[in-house]
Amino acid sequence: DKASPSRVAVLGAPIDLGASVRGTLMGPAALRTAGLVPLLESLGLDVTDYGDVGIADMTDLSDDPPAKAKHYRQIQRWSRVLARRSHELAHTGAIPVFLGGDHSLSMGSVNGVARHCRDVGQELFVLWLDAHADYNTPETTITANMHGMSAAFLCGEPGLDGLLGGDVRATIPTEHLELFGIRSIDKAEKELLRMRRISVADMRAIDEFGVGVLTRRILDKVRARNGVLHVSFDVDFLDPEVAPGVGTTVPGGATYREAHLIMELLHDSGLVRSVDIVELNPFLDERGKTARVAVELIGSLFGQQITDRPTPTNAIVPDL
Ligand code: HAR
Ligand code: MN
Ligand code: MN
Ligand code: MN
Repeated sequence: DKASPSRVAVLGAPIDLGASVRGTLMGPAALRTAGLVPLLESLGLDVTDYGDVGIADMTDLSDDPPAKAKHYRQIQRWSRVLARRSHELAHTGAIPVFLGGDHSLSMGSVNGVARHCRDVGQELFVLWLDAHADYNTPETTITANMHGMSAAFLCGEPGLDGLLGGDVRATIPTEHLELFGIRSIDKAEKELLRMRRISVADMRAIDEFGVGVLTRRILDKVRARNGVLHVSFDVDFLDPEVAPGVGTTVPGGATYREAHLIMELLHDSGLVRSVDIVELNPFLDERGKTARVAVELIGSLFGQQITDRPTPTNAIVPDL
C-alpha cells in the first residue's frame, strides 16, 4: 500500500451550537489533555498544532437563514472559516486533523478538503463513523440541530445553499459517502438516504459481516477509483459503555476492539488524507475516559500497532 504523508496538522474547532447539548466546545482541550499530540509524535509523525480557530473576526452574510436551522449565523461563520483553513492545510500536504466540536464542523472541514482534492484532480471519499446518519436538511429535520445536517450539506442537498456565501461549495458525490455504524435515523431522513442510494453500513450489517469485511469493502472501492479518504469520526459511533462523554448516546454501538480494527485497517490502507474527531463532550465524560479512548483510536489510525503484523491480503468481501 502507498504511504501516507508523514506530517499532521492539528486544528481545534471549539463549536457546540450545532448540537442539542452544550459542551463539545471543550473537546479540543480534552483531546490535547489526553495526549493526542505527543502520541502522534511518538509514532514518528511531524505534528504542527495550529491551536483553535475562532469566529470573532468573521462578518455576517446577508442571506436569509433557513426556517429550521438553529444558530444558522454562528454555524455559517464556523463553516466559512473552517472551509478556508481546511483548504489551506490540505494544500500543505499534511494530514489535517480537526478537533471538535460538534459534527456541524464537518460542513467546513470536509468542504475545504474536497476543494483541495478537486484542485489536484483526486476523488475524495468520506467515511462517516457515527451512530447517526446526519443526513437531514432544514426541510426534513425534526430538531433543527445543524449537526444532524452535515452529511446532507456535503452531498449538495438543498436548504443550506447560502452557508458558505460566495465561497466555492465542493460537493461530495452521494456514491462517495460511506455511512458506518449507524443505528439512529429519522423517518424522512431514511427516505432521503434511500432515494439517494447512499451506502449505509448499519449496526446490523456490522453484526452480520463484521467490521473487517465492511471496512475492506470500502477501502477496495476507494482504491479502485484511485481515490483518497476523509474519516469523519463522531465519537458516538462507539458504544456508550466505551464512550459515555457524548450528548446523543445511542445503545448498541461499536466495541472498543471493532473501532480499533477499523482504525488499523484504515492506517494500513495508506488512503486517509484528513480526519475529524467530533461530538466529544468533556462536560458529560467520566474522568476523561472518552477523550482517552478517542485519542487511542487516533493512535491506531496513525499506525500504533500491537505487533507489526500487517493487514493480511486474503480479504473475503461479500457482494452486498
Ligand atoms: N437525527 C437527529 C437530528 O437530526 C439526531 C442527530 C444527532 N447528531 C449527532 N451527530 N449527534 O451525529 O437531530
Ligand atoms: Mn454525527
Ligand atoms: Mn488546493
Ligand atoms: Mn452522532
